Amino acid sequence: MSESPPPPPAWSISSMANNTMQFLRLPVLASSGLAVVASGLLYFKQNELIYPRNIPVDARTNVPSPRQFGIKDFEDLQIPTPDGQSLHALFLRPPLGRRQRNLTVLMFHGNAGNIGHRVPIAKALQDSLHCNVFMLEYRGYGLSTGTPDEAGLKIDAQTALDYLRQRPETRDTKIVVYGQSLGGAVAINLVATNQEEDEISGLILENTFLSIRKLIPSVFPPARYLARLCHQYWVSEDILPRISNVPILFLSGLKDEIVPPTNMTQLFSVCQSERKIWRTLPNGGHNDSVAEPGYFDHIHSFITEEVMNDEK
Ligand SMILES: *[C@@H]1O[C@H](CO)[C@@H](O)[C@H](O)[C@H]1NC(C)=O
Ligand SMILES: *[C@@H]1O[C@H](CO)[C@@H](O)[C@H](O)[C@H]1NC(C)=O
Ligand SMILES: CC(=O)N[C@H]1CO[C@H](CO)[C@@H](O)[C@@H]1O
Repeated sequence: MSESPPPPPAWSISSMANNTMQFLRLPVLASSGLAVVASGLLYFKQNELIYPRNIPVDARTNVPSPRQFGIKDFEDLQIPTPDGQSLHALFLRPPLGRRQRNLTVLMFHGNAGNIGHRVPIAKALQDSLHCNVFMLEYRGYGLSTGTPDEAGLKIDAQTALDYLRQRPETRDTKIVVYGQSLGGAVAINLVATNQEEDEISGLILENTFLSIRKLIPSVFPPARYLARLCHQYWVSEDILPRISNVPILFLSGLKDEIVPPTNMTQLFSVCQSERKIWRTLPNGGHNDSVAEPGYFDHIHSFITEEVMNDEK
């Protein structure tokens, strides 16, 4: 019953984690001579800081294929949004020969890299849960068109959910939304706006923040006084409490050096869901919690006990 999932291959996790170094680049920039210029330009340039989609440098052209990770049954998709963008996405089916769960996990990635860098995570989810995984690449990332911003990413998330709701293979499955870091903010917003009629059966949040505005002063010190100019809000602390009837798993890396784990505890405490589960990764940093022992066990237990609990 409670088989423990095999950990994803270490090499792929570490290359993934390296590519997910996102916010870590900011203090480096801040301590260089560029800091003053950069903070002056913050208002205009904040999208480059908040959505570093060119890290690593080839992230807009080189999206690793699931095939490189031994996944054979998948579709590489381009999905149109109502406002004219085309989003790259991957739909992964669970390996044949295993009992397929009535479950699709919708993955929202962190703010650097692209979905290809997260395929090892999707694979670990499939190995553990025998589910479909749908990986969305936000506008402006990887092979998606457009430029990222808050309004756009919200449209992208809704587009992905609507797609899963009309695709014959997934429309009758349970959908669990899973977001890491920035993806957590995207996930919270999507679930809060789609919680009627049992649209969504679960939400998994990893190392996400209270709001972008609260993040800026510590992650980008010279911009401390400019946080008010921040036009990307992602106010998860205000939106999360609107979710009442969806079970939520909080995965908090206690060694997170980018988003202090107290952001996660605070989110947990404002959360109004009747079913909220708190799990920590004692040695998990911002970029590597996913590789910590227990990570996929926590997800497996959550799915079994809170999401699939009506299944015989
Ligand atoms: C799968 O889950 C959905 C949503 O909860 C439910 O409506 C459907 O009946 C389930 N299907 C099976 C085969 O259990
Ligand atoms: C949340 O994280 C931000 C940015 O890292 C930090 O400045 C703030 O103090 C944190 N808030 C809490 C309640 O942990
Ligand atoms: C694998 C990897 O890139 N890990 C990095 C995560 O972030 C810390 C900094 O807090 C680095 O020391 C690790 O190398």
